[in-house]
Amino acid sequence: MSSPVPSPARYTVTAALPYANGPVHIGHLAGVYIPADIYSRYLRLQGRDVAFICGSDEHGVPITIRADKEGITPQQVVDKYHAQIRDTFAGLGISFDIFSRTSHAVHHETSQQFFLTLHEKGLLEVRESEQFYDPARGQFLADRYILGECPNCHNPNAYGDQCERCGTSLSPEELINPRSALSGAVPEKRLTSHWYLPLDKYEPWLRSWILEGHKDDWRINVYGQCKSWIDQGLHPRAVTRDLDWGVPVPLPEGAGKVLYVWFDAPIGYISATREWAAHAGKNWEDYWKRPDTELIHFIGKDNIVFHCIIFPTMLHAEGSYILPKNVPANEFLNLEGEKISTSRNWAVWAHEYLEDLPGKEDVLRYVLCATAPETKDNDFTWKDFQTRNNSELVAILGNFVNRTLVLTQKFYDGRIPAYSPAPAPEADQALAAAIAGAPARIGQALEGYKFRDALTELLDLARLGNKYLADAEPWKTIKTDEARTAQVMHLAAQLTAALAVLMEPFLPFTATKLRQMLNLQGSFHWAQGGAIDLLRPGHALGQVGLLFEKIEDDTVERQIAKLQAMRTPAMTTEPTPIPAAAEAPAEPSFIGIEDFAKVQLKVATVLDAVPVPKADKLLQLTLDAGEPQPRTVLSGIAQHYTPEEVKGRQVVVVANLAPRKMRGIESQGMILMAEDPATGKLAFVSPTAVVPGGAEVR
Ligand code: B3M
Ligand code: ZN
Repeated sequence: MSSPVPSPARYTVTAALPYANGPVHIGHLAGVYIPADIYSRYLRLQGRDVAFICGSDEHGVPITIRADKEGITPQQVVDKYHAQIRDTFAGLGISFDIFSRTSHAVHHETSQQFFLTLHEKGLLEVRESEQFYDPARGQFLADRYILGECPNCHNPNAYGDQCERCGTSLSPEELINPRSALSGAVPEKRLTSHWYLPLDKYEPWLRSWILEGHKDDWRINVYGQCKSWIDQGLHPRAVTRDLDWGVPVPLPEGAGKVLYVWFDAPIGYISATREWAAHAGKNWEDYWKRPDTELIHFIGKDNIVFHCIIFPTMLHAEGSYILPKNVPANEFLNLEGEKISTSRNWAVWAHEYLEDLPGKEDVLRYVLCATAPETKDNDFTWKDFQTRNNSELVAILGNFVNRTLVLTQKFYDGRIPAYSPAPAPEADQALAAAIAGAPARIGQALEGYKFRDALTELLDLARLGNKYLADAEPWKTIKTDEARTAQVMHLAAQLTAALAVLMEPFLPFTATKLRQMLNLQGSFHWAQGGAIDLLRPGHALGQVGLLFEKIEDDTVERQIAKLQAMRTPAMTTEPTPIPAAAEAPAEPSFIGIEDFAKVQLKVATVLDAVPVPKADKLLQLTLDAGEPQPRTVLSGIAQHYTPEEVKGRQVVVVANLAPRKMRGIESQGMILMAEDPATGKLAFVSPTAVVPGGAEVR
């Protein structure tokens, strides 16, 4: 006997807390905030009980670094960016129930209580370790606060976590002649103790909860990252830091220490829910502790481990919380073929968009949803932005609505004609059926977190409307067949009303505008988007205008020019000369240029990637290397990347390596990978701009 699956009584939808250390850009919007908003709006339209939670992440080293850069205090940094980010989200119609801050007292209290509960249950381990300490300042130094010479490219100003010149990730121990960024003093190692969450002890539980329990419902990219983390072995993670900016450790022996930002930030979702509930007259615990609540985290792919492994382990260990039902993480959005980069100012900043293109909030929402990097990294270009506006929003959606409403004004003085007499012709039945089924079709895509598909369904409905009008030609039949014309115009008008309901999650500003044009009062349930009777015969339209405007070339050209003008040049890549005598390796280990010239390196685009049966390390890649036939290459990266993560990437292939057969498959070349010596993780070596497959690497 099967019992019906009860639908959840309520939803807690969270969107990653942006660091209050800078503005948000289109990558953040496409990856997190727009899908989360569409989802929450959709649930609300269905009459579901939703808490849509966000706030700014105001702790951690990113904040203090920004403060140093701008010459202001951390508090000034978070005040400034919290307000800016909050206003930007509001300007884009992101409908959080609360946008809180992790500096609020309720958050300090909530995260300290959480820590204490784990501590009192004996679930945290205390460990001693050596850490760099600035004797002049009398404080421990975060990795970012240690400077020194890069062991790789000899940049004299590499950071303790990364060299920004050659991109190598480093640990402070690797720096040559390390010094404190705060005082310039030579840092010394001192013993310090911290509290650790023993993730290793939760490995069996994580395996069964994620690897068995969410194999089918989590996205493959999310599942794959979790699997590779777990398979590589989990280790205890420090949940405290020697810093003075953050939530103080609530124990006497923790004086001078704070909670690690990735410990307190996700608890920020809980704190923000408490804050919201207190104002909204709700019980916050319903949203976090009742099993009939569905918890969904919207994040970018760089946050997967924190939301899928660490935070759930914290919640599970604490014992009284529910776990996320799903974590629909997106991949990254690129911009004009290059990675978005804050430090190089290669980004479209959301607050600038709102200033530069006022009234076009929904255009950005539309384009970012239509190109959302749901399964692989994707590219935003201003040209595509223009095309999608002009040939989709204007030419399909706007055009259908406009034609219908203008004709209704012209023929019927702006009143909806009655549909008579029945029976309906076949075209009408087909259109009515498409409308009636739309809420379920779009809803199903949304509930599977397939936002692009959902948007396509919405637009297809307008396409159908255009086709219906084009076939029926009411502008002709008005002279010959009044009854048929009235039917057509009645049904077309019902479709505009359905669109007004169904577009709301995606295009909330336009939905409001359209409802005003249609003179539709009150609020609607999602299902009414398929009702076909929202407009009664005789109903008078409001004032009719255009839903969308064409975007001209000069508008996008200005944006492209602005991008180029504002970009900060990448750091110089000239290597520092290596002092001849002391460090140059002995002569025989050099190769001549003619040796290097024997190696043929080419850029290739991964067309397809599939696992190799019975070889758990290998992926079989199909590459476009600019040759008449695609190349097949076997690569030992299966434990680092899922096929989805590899597809569409550009890689560098050794093209003239002798072919070799493995597992019965001939591998025609080798992919270059960089290995992180600390973690053993492999990273692709790729061009920083898209180049045609087959481009030579020299
Ligand atoms: N602030 C990192 C980020 O913006 C971090 C997210 C916190 S979510 C709890 O990528
Ligand atoms: Zn370097």
